[in-house]
Amino acid sequence: MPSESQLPAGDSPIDDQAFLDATADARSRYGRFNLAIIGASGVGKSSLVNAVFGRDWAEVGKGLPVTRGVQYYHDDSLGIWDVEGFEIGSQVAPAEQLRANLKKIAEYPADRQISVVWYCVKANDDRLTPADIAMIRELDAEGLPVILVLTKVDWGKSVVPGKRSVPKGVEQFVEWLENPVDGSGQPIHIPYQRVILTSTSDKHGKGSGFGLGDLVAETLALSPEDEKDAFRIAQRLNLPWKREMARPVITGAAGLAAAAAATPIPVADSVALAPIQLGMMGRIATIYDLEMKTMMSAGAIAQLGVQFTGQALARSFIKLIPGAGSVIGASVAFALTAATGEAWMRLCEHVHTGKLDLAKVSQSWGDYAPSFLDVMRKMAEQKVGKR
Ligand SMILES: Nc1nc2c(ncn2[C@@H]2O[C@H](COP(=O)(O)OP(=O)(O)O)[C@@H](O)[C@H]2O)c(=O)[nH]1
Ligand SMILES: [Mg+2]
Repeated sequence: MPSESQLPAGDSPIDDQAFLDATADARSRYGRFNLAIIGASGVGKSSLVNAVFGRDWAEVGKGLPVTRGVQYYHDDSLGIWDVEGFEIGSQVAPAEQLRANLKKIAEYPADRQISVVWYCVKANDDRLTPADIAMIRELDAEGLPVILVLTKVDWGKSVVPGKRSVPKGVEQFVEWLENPVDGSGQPIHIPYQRVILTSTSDKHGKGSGFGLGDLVAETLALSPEDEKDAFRIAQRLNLPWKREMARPVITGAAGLAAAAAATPIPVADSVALAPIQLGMMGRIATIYDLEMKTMMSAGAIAQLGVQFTGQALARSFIKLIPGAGSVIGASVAFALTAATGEAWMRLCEHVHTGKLDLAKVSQSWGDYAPSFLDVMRKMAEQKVGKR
């Protein structure tokens, strides 16, 4: 008999269709989040996309602009309208160029329509230009929520230990934004929703960036209700959001498994629970956006899921569970499914954060599969919960 970690996929009595169906269903239900990023070439738009979403569609340019005009990049959960400010030297005013571009974008299908705009300017510019203001007004007139993102903030060490400070000039820019006035000192209205100070690296191209957590929090707050989940999936900075989405999926599946085992299932027939567990795992994989990883096909991830459930069953040593005997009852089914879900969530999280390389996952997935103890713990939690 082959060892557990070498189970050939072909020997599995469980097929991966439940996993594939669940991912397809979850993907279409969660939909896509569309963001427009507007700003002059070189302000750091592509670097922001990279840092927040982990996509490097628009390669980070070194001095030369890599994007031109308007471009749309997308995958399942995310669409980016990359809008390169305006054409210098054009006869057409920037706000009018933008209006024309927004009109073009509006002709695309609903799953490409902009939800939130990041209007990017370099933090060391000392104020917004009249063209910037006109463009922000144009966006507002179209009903689009605008986050004004000040980029490439040169964060320095502060005299207060552990705190960071921004250069004086940036402070003055922010003060001006709080009460903006025109050249003659007259107050003006600039209809942006928030200002966020960001950087994706220090001036040596190192470090993990600043302000990005605020940026994702504000973006989520401004997103339409029915696109918040897509945004939570697309972004990769806030893991608690993903866990919050995955937990009810796990509890729901565990409840379904308990119901399926209301009449205890003989251990030999325990594959009956597999579709429920694979469905759960497919949805969790979607929440962690594992499909966007190109190193592993959807089918290969599904096979991994199949092996994972098989191992969970094998490892839980059902016969050792007090009172279980040779059948799986509701509470064992619940605990087994819940423990499998938690373990799978951990694996997905590690792949998502790069701690676990999907290309090498076939050597280490066994380390993640739930143990007998995990299942026992879930049974205990369930009893406590019922009291
Ligand atoms: N120091 C610093 N450099 C940055 C930052 N963000 C981007 N850059 C650099 O600025 C240049 C332009 O960035 P890019 O993201 O391509 O700008 P885009 O043209 O707006 O897409 C690249 O060389 C980046 O490495 C930042 O926060 N700090
Ligand atoms: Mg770019």
